[in-house]
Amino acid sequence: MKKIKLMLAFAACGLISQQAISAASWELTSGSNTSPVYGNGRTFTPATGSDPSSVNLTVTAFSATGATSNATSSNTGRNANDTIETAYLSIYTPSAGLGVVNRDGSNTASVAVNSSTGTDANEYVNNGSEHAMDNNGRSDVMLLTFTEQIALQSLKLGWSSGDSDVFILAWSGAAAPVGGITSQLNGKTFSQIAADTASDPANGWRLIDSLSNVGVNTTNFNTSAPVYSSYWLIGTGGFNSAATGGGVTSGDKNSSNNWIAFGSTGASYDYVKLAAVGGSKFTPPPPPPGIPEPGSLALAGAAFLGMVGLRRRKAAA
Ligand SMILES: [Ca+2]
Ligand SMILES: [Ca+2]
Ligand SMILES: [Ca+2]
Ligand SMILES: [Ca+2]
Repeated sequence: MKKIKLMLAFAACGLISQQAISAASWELTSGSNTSPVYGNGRTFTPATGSDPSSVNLTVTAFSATGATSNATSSNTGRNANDTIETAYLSIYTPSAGLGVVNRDGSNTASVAVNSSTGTDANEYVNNGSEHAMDNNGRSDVMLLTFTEQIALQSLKLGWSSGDSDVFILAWSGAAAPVGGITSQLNGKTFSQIAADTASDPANGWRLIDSLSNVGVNTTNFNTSAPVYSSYWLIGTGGFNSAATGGGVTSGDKNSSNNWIAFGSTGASYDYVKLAAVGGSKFTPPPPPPGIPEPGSLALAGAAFLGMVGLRRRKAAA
């Protein structure tokens, strides 16, 4: 009887679903700004010691520069009117990391490099004060595309100036979005991409977190009940889901814990460069050796019941 109890206890352990969590990080501090073009991508391999060591990350940049007006700090309609376009993903070595130079810096199809000719005098690659990912004027974002589904769980800013609020969204729609993932950004507004909610997870981008005053530290998020996705969006400021208005905010809150609108007292623009991200991949563990297969489990159960029956009959006799 003792032996059978032990077997059943082992079997129960084998039936409990377990998850094996691994950890990987990607350093985003190598590259150059030669020949900049809008819509460029930069691919990074996992840092030494990462597990898994084979998941690559490609980062691209976007900004809501699609409207012809509203390029400055006037924020009426900022989320509903400004449509998202590709931008230039800039890089600042050796330690600051990735920035975003958006299309407001140039009147032509060329990326503004040494000075701006466009509607925003500070969006240019070399020394422009908005060559970071920022939300002064427009809302810049970075799209992170991993070759496998990852729970993005940390980020490190290599540089920030002024304020450093950051939001994180994960794509929770189809694994292979129709038209590719960029079709879920290009031509849409931030209000439109905020349509997803926890109760409607198939709809698209879901807010994972809005982090306040990150600074040049490694900051963790998405740790309890982690969300896994191949596609992640990181932007500056805070983010409202559709349920709370939809779109990018200053990331700053008033004493009533409500977002302060851009341009209002207490709202600060955020300027950051992204130096590293970290995450984990869900890997189901192999079954431990020596645990009976479900088939033999059923046999053990039948044997146990048979023995109980035998004992009962003996007791009754
Ligand atoms: Ca910028
Ligand atoms: Ca800007
Ligand atoms: Ca802040
Ligand atoms: Ca802010």
